[in-house]
Amino acid sequence: MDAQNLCVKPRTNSLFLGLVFSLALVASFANAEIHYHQFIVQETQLKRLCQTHNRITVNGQFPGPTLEVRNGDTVVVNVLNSARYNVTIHWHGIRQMRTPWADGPAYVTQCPIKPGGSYTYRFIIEDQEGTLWWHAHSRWLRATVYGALIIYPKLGSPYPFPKPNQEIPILLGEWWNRDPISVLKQALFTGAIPNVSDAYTINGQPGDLYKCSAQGTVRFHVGSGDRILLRIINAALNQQLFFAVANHKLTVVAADASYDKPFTTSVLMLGPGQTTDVLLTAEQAPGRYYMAARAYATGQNTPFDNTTTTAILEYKSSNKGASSRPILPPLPAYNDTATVTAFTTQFRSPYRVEVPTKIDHNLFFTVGLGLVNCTPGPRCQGPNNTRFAASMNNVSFVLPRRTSLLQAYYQNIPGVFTTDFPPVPPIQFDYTGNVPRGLWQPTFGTKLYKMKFGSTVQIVLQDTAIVTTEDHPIHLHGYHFYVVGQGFGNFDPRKDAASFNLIDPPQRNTIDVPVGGWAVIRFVADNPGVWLMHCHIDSHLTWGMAMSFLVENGFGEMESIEPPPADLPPC
Ligand SMILES: *[C@@H]1O[C@H](CO)[C@@H](O)[C@H](O)[C@H]1NC(C)=O
Ligand SMILES: *[C@@H]1O[C@H](CO)[C@@H](O)[C@H](O)[C@H]1NC(C)=O
Ligand SMILES: *[C@@H]1O[C@H](CO)[C@@H](O)[C@H](O)[C@H]1NC(C)=O
Ligand SMILES: *[C@@H]1O[C@H](CO)[C@@H](O)[C@H](O)[C@H]1NC(C)=O
Ligand SMILES: *[C@@H]1O[C@H](CO)[C@@H](O)[C@H](O)[C@H]1NC(C)=O
Ligand SMILES: *[C@@H]1O[C@H](CO)[C@@H](O)[C@H](O)[C@H]1NC(C)=O
Ligand SMILES: [Cu+2]
Repeated sequence: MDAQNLCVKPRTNSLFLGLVFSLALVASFANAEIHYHQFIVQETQLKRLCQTHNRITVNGQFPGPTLEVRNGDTVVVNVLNSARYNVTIHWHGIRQMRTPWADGPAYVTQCPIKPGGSYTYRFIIEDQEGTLWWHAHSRWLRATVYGALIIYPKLGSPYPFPKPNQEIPILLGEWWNRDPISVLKQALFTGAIPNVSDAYTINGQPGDLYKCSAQGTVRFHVGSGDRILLRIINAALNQQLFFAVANHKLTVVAADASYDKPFTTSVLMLGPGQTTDVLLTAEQAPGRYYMAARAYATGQNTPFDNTTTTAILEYKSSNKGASSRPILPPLPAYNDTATVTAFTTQFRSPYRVEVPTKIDHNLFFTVGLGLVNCTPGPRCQGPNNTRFAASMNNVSFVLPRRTSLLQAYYQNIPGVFTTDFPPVPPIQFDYTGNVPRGLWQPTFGTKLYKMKFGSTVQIVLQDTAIVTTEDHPIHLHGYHFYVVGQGFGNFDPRKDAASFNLIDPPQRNTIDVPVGGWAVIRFVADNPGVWLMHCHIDSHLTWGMAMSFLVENGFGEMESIEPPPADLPPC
């Protein structure tokens, strides 16, 4: 898949002409184009790990269709729900300037598309290039409803690195032999930790280290000497993953659709939601090399899927044939936080960037788990008769059901949310120390944090040791942000602020808050709307590790939310 395969068709202004699966039409306006797609959400039979399963997919494909667009293009995707679950689609990392209606999280920016219903997402790619992805944003449907969203530079603009001979999207996923919705339902019923997955996948296939997977193992054929751009996406539901390619160094050139100063590494770590673009030169002896991914797991006494997924990088000139066993790359131990830190702290923006320095909203959010005491019984199977919960600043986020937050705000519907999300923890404590049991139970609420258009924002994201410290990939909708610092233990404003990188910090949309540590992000609230911020580990999101920002309109049309589309689904 490369730039030549862009879904470009002859100039046309027609709407959905006799829709067929995965139809893509493109209309040209000056240089920018409009890409029309149809996504049919449907039940599909997938053969994996010795069994045939019914799973929800888009257009019968798993992973779903790759969208290939250019910076400045318009994307129009009509989603038709032919499945038996409510569904929404989120365009992960797309800023959605003034189009929050197209963002997708269920009950935040829209009510879900009901079975038989449809909704058309329309948005413009504004000043973004690189690798993003799309996924379902309702319950756990994203386990099988996801795909790559690749944004090429504008026509005639080069990459800021030598042009690759080949580009390969690599989607890391997580597979359950049981229907993921029933895994979720069981966990919601019992209050315990959801069952871990049975396999990880690369482009939908577990690879030949699992039973019955040899046939499906993904093979990438490369030419000797070729420079390959790997666009790696962690689409796993609940797990951070290490990734490596045997005998090949990887040069990191971008993450979350923001370029960085290139650096070389032998292993990557991606939290769910994150993307990393790397250049690989096929300069090894012609042969077969595994690329492999497995867990980076940080929760203490927390079960995780300890399996390894593989695909094969196969040199075209290889004469060893398909019989030779590929070489497996070494991957760090599941708890190798030192390697993760060495990797993540190398990211820098390519140039000096404009980081906000005068901060209007100086926020401090704890992120962590919790336990709710309950009456012993089948619905109380968390540790010591509890149910698991999670929170930010001790508020476990509750989604509304009557309408979406955005509609409630836009149409002034009272009683759906409040705007009293705490800017700092309601109680200060030794966040990463031995937290007294009395602090473990959060409150529940639909609390938003309100900001004026154009405000400058700093957020300290602080992990807690409640139940366990753990690395949390925190994703902000509608924005990307600069990561100005990170560290371990409790954030200390006097000491830690002095070491912030305000020169060339990396820009991201998902920040992995270090286990038992903190990360500090900054951004300008220049996109009006209601924007979810949440842990991208879906089990934590399900437990309430989320909050939402309400960014008010500024002056005039260019600083205001567009009106809602006529086909916005009702609740
Ligand atoms: C979860 O795992 C337990 C123990 O292995 C098993 O009994 C149960 O059926 C599983 N539930 C689902 C929904 O996979
Ligand atoms: C994970 O699996 C490997 C073998 O593949 C084993 O050596 C290791 O002990 C396992 N680790 C855990 C924490 O289960
Ligand atoms: C990782 O886990 C192993 C046991 O599974 C333990 O021996 C080792 O000390 C741990 N390393 C770190 C850095 O926690
Ligand atoms: C459960 O209770 C036991 C006994 O009081 C205690 O040792 C353990 O730490 C508790 N576990 C949790 C997760 O609260
Ligand atoms: C969270 O709020 C609950 C209810 O007010 C309280 O019992 C608990 O101690 C609070 N915990 C923290 C960490 O603020
Ligand atoms: C699907 O969405 C509708 C509208 O919000 C809601 O009434 C219904 O309960 C949802 N169904 C499920 C199974 O969540
Ligand atoms: Cu989390």
